[in-house]
Amino acid sequence: MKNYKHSWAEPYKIKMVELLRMTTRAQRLKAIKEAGFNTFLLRSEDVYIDLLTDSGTSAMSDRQWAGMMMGDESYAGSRNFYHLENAVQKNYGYKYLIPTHQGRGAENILSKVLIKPGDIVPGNMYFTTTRLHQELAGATFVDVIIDEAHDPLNEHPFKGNVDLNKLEKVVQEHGTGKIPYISIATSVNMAGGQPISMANLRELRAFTAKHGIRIIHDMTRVAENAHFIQKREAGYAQKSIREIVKEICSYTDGATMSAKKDALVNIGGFMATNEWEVFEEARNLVVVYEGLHTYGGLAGRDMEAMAIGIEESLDDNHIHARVGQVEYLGHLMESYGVPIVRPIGGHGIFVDAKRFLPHLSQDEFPAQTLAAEIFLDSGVRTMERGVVSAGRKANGENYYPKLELVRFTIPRRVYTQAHMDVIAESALNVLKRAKRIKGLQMVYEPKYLRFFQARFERLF
Ligand code: P71
Repeated sequence: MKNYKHSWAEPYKIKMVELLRMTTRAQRLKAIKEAGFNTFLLRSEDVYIDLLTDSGTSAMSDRQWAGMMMGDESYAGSRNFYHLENAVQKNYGYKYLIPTHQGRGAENILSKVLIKPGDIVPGNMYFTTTRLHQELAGATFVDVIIDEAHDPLNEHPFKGNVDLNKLEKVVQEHGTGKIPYISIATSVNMAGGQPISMANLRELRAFTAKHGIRIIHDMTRVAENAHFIQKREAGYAQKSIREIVKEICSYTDGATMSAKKDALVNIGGFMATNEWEVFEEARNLVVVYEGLHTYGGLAGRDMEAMAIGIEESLDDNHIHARVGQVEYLGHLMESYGVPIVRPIGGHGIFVDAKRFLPHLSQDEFPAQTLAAEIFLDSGVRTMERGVVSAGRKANGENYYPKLELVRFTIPRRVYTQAHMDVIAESALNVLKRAKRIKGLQMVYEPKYLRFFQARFERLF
């Protein structure tokens, strides 16, 4: 028997609790049918443990709540904006800040500022909203992540790395004039929360500097990425998460951020840049889509909570407990024989639906099916990250991603270790009757980001 006890513990104690509703299987069956077998369409009151996402679902600290009471709700020049600006400049090193209502607000503005129709944007695997905003601005996304990232069993410690040969080919084929920037995510979400290494970032910086191409950093989960650099990369064991994060940012020219993840807030995001001209243009656009440039769609109190959340997110003890909890769940699932993406990532456990339900073809939506079955079994809500999420190409064909995954995403500072035990046991329960599980067919498909609202029926 392996020893699954880990030497981490939460660096906080619980001051307030939110009661959960437990349901029967009959209630859950009714709920998932009404939701068209799509976990996005469930009512949260029907959910016991909610692992849909780690986005906007974190528990704020007493300090953040106290900060909310200090909201300066002036239309222009709110004190809280300057606190946030200071937190971003000090911790991430970017010069100019544009707050936005959340990550995709920043992606919209950044894409509109930097992309011209016909451009190419290489990146280390797509993210749904990021790629869509690039495409809506007229660009084509090209995946330049290393091949290992598409293999759920490969143990590469930095599956978020860019393959510089692939990037070189894209540059040779299209020329630097067509490539406004390369889009680099830390903790690559769709690959399973996999990190990029500092060495790879440094090489990428040297390459892009030679060609005059920007690096735009999707820094949504940068602190979790820093944890893996500290644990796995030579020379970083003695550096703090704060130092590592600042170094990561220093190799990039600008960023988009969904502060709903790392930065421990329920709403908020920003765009940051080191270039004055880009900032000026973005500051012009933010007033069209989000709000004045000193609030960007947020209340003063939201910006204050974010400024404090950024500080808390960079604490070593916080991040070790956060990733430690994810690893605890992952090791438990592995001990039960549940097929998961290796190595275990930073924000959740990604169950491999192709191996879990090998009798289903990708057209029968194995990950969508598995997410519905897990909910039916225990009221645990997870998210499909496979063929439904990947959507269709501009020409209407489906993307068929290699990874067909169900994400068990862990909100920060919310659930206990006993919750993790219940979750793993539910995955085991479903695994025991996997052979008898039938797939789904899609009966309603929205045009954009179809996974949010698509509806399904069971195949018989
Ligand atoms: C997540 C989310 C939220 C989400 C978004 C789309 C579909 C399902 C769930 C959001 C991210 C993200 C990265 C790396 C940008 C955004 C957009 N993730 N980059 O994982 O993970 O940020 O949601 O604040 O607009 O559940 P936004």
